[in-house]
Amino acid sequence: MKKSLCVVGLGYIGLPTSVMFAIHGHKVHGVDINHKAVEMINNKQLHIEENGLQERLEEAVDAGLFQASVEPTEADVFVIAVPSPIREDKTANLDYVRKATEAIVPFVKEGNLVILESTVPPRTVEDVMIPVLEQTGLAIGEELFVSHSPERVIPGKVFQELVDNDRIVGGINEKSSTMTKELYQSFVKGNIHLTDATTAEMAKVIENTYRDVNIAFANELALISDKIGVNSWEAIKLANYHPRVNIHTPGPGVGGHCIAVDPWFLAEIEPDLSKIIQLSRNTNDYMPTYTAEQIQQISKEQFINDPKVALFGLSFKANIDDQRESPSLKVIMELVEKGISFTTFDPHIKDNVASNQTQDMDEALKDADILVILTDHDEFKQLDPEYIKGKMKNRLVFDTKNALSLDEWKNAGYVTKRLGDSKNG
Ligand code: SAJ
Repeated sequence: MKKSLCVVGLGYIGLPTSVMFAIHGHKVHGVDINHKAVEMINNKQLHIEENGLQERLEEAVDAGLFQASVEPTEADVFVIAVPSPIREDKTANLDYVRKATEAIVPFVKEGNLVILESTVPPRTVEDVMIPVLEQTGLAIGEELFVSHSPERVIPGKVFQELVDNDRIVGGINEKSSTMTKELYQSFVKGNIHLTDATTAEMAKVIENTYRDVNIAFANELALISDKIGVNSWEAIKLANYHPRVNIHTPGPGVGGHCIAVDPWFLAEIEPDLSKIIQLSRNTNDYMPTYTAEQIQQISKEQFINDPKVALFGLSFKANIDDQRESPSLKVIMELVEKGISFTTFDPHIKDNVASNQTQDMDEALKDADILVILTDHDEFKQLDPEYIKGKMKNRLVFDTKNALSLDEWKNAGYVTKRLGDSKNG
C-alpha cells in the first residue's frame, strides 16, 4: 500500500532513500535544516554526488511525489537519516538524532511508524528516542510504532545496494518490525531480517567495526612488509586465495563517516572490553602520519631536502566526492606541520576546499618533486607516466593505494614506492 513519508535528513542516505520511496509510488516529504540543499533539491539539482541520483531525483520531483522543506509535516511514516558523528573525545554525538526526533513529535499521530536509519550505539532507540517520542502522549508499541533499520549502502553504489542488499529491521515490538518490513519491500529485493531494535543497532555497528579491524590488520601487515623486503599487497592477495581468508587492503588511513567512527560507539560503552577495537582504530589513525613520514623519507633518500609534493586524491575513497574524515586531509595537516610544501588535486571535488587545491592537474604537478596517490580514483589509474614526466621537476612517485602499475612508471624513469611494499625498494 502506498504511504506518505516524512524523511528527516537529506544527505548521502536520506536523499537517495527518499527518491527511491518516491519512484516506487510513495509520497515523500523530505526535510533538511540546510536551506540551500532544500532549494536545490526542489529545483532538481544535487548537493551531493551519487551515481544515478540525478535522473531519479528528476523522476521523483516530476511525478509530484517528492518535495523538500526545512519543516516536517504529518505523514504515515517518519524516517530519520541524520548524522551520528563522534565528538573530539570519541564519544557519540546523538544531538542530531535527538533533535530530529523532537522535530517530528508535533506531527506524529496514532498509527504512525518512526524508523531510525542512522547508525547509532546499541540502546539508542530505547534510551534516547523512546523517551522523546513518549512526549506525543501515544502508547509506544500500541499507538506509535518504532524501529531501527540501519542503512547499509556503500557510497557510489547506493542505488544498486538499496535494492540488492539484505536489510535488518529491528522493531521495538513485532508489529513495528512487520510494518517496517512491508514498507521497505516496496523496493528491497534482498532478504529482510527481523530482530529487536538493540540487536539491529549492534549488528550494524559490528559490520563497520569488522571492516575497521580487518583494515587495521592489513595496515599492520603493510608496516611490517615495509621493513622486511615484502610486498604486502602481493602477500595479502596470495593469502586471500585460501577459502577462509579475506584480508582487506592497506592504505593511507580510514576515512568516511562510518568505519572511522562507529567502532568508538562500542569502545565508549565498554572501554575495558574493547581492546582490539581501540587498537585497530589507533592503528588506522596512525596511517596518515606514516604516509607523511614516508613522503619525507623518500624525498630525503633522493637528496631532495625541500620537496614539493603533489597530493592526488582528497575524497576518502575512490570515485566519490565525499571528504568526510578523509585520510588525505590528515596527510595535509601532517605536511603543514613538517613545513613541507604541497599542492592538492581531485577531479571529483569541484570546489576548492582543501589547502593549496587546484582544479588543474598540470598546475598541481608544476615544479613537483614527488607525486603521491592518496585515493584510487579511476582517473588516476589511467595517468600516463610519459605525460606527467614533462610536468614535474623530479620524478618520484609514491602510491599509497596500489593504484598505479609502478613497473610502467619505473620504466619511464621514475623512482617509485608503494606503501607496504619494500620488495623493490
Ligand atoms: N579502506 C581501506 N582498505 C580496505 C577498504 C577500505 O583502507 O580494504 C578505507 C577506504 O579507503 C576508506 C575507508 O576505509 O577510507 C572506508 O571505506 P569503505 O568503502 O570500507 O566504507 P564506507 O565508509 O564507504 O561504507 C561503509 C560500508 N560498510 C561496510 O562495508 C561494512 C557501508 O556498507 C555502510 O553503509 C557504511 O559504511 C555506513 O554508512 O555505515
